[in-house]
Amino acid sequence: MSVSSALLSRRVAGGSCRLWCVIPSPRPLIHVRSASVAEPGRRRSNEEQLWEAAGYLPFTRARIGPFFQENPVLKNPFVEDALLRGYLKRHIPQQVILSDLCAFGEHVAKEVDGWGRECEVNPPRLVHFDPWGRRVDHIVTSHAWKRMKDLSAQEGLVAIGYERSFGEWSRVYQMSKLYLFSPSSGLYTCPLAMTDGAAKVIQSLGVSWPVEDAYSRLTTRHPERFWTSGQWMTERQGGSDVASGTETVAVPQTDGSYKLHGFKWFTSATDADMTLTLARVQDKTGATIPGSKGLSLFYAEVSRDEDGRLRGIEVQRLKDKLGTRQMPTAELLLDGLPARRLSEEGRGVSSIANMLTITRIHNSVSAAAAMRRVLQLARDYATRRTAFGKLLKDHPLHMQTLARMEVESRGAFLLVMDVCRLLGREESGVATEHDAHLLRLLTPVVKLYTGKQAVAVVSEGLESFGGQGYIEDTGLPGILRDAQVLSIWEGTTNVLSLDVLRCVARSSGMVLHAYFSHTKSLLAGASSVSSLAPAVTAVGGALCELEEFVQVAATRAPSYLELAARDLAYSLARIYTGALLIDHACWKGASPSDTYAALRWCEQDLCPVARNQRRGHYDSNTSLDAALVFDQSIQD
Ligand code: UCC
Repeated sequence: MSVSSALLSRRVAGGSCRLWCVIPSPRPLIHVRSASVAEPGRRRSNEEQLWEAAGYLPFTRARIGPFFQENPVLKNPFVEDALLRGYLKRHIPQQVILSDLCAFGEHVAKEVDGWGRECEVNPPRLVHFDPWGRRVDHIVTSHAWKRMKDLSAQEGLVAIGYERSFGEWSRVYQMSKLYLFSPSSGLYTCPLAMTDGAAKVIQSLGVSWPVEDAYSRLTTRHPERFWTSGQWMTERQGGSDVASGTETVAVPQTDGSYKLHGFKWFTSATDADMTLTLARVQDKTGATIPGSKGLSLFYAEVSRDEDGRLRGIEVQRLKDKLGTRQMPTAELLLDGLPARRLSEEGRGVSSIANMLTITRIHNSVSAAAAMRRVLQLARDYATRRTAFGKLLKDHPLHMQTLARMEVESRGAFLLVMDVCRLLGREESGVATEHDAHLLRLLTPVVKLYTGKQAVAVVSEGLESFGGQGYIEDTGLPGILRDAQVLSIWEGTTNVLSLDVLRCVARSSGMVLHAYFSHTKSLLAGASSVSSLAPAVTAVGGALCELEEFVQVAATRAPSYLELAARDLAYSLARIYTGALLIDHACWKGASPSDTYAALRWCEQDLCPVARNQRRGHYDSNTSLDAALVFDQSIQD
């Protein structure tokens, strides 16, 4: 028998031809080019062609064998999210909202997610000059990116927050929609965050000339009128210390307007139609006031002159970023940008603070959404991928890992939605003073905590796909790259931890008073639920520890609190989230999984600030910390 006949009879004896039949695969998460049919330049022998026709050469036709792993499939993110549906059913059970979110979720899964991929695959580029050498500074964006703008208007992704058709719950509705949209949006949620923030700032300062039209455009549902806004705050000296880093000057004009001259180092979604930005008003001698007190808030439109040149702006270059590549982020020279002052002179930072509040909440929504998305894909994959003889979903250790991610994701969702609830109450005029304090305290807390969670959960999520989680065109690594920015922009973890201290000090502790009393009231509702007892005990105990910490810290020097700031913020987040999970598990429509999630969340160290206080971490460690960081000594 020839070698080929022997091979042939082995295959036939094995009877495994059916292994090579093509299994129709569900819609891929991304589109992968199919393997080439034949190696170029090589003709098949007659014998090979014969075998191939009989289907006996699995490694010949495709050259890579017959098995293809099924890809994870994105299903309707609304239908797939039990907690989101439960939360809405509990708080805003209006059918019109549920139907809208369900239909939008379907659209996201079926179509919008593909546009999001296109935004990633066709990132924006900057065209500096036209073919004849004229400076044009065109930021060319993909068709998909433009579709996202129209979709955002049509779906009311900013408008819902301002129409307030659902009173104090309007923000929860809007943010739920953004939560479904965010991971498929190709980062369009970034311009939407700033657009929302700009509308909020304008509203808080008064919707009147010269920003009446702008406000109506930012909040419209008509795509042809819809505008997005930038938020140009960051200059070359850095993005955190805005007060000393802002060099841009505003030169008064005789008509009451200003011309801005400066260099903005990091302007996101630079294709915006308008912007809010900070600058220092020059007096007649050209002098400016340094620091925060010299900063004013300005409104500027991004427009072109008759020659097609940007008015008063030159785009220096687009940023080369780790992630968020879908979105144009640029360095801009402001060279006489026409602008109007919106705030009183010297009230720039406090006037733009409303924008920071909104963008920080959007950031938190995106963080919770990223966690949810990676989990949805991971759990779908667990029903498709077989390893060591069974599906991943049947490996208890794999399920334990996903369940831990699920607990983080649920906690993040409830914390984010609670802040949205508070925002909605404030904006619809029903907030108590207590609510307003809570909103001020929890805004930096939710932003900093969910930003960190998102990176950890998404990273773990990638691992659950094995090596495929590391492969770029699966679309999975992009989720991690995009998550990494969430703890950086709009205030880093440490800057926001210091913001927590700032609001405690400025409110003379009232924000903490609101925090303690609200958390206790959440726990009180669960006192008779025996299945939740360990969680209630844990949160109650942590709350006592936190109160003790606050009492001790109040007697110490500011440097003590500064060292404790990050741990304090984490403790505030964990304890409050624990209380929210407990509260949600007490709701009559709650499931056993809600109880389980609450119990699991509360098993962690809920009050790290108390733990580290006992260890003396905030006493006088600064020199030891620095010695450790800069250690170069080697013992003989
Ligand atoms: O622009 C960027 C990228 C854009 C991308 C947007 C995407 C959004 C999310 C997308 C989701 C997918 S990144 C750059 C963003 N920049 C920052 O976040 C700045 C970070 N730095 C800070 O937050 C600092 O803490 C500063 C700048 C606020 C500190 O400034 P000052 O001047 O040193 O602060 P002061 O003196 O403490 O406060 C000045 C005033 C005070 O009010 P008055 O004068 O009435 O007493 C403060 O109470 O501002 C008030 N204030 C606040 N009010 C300060 N911070 C706040 C706050 N957080 N909330 C309310």
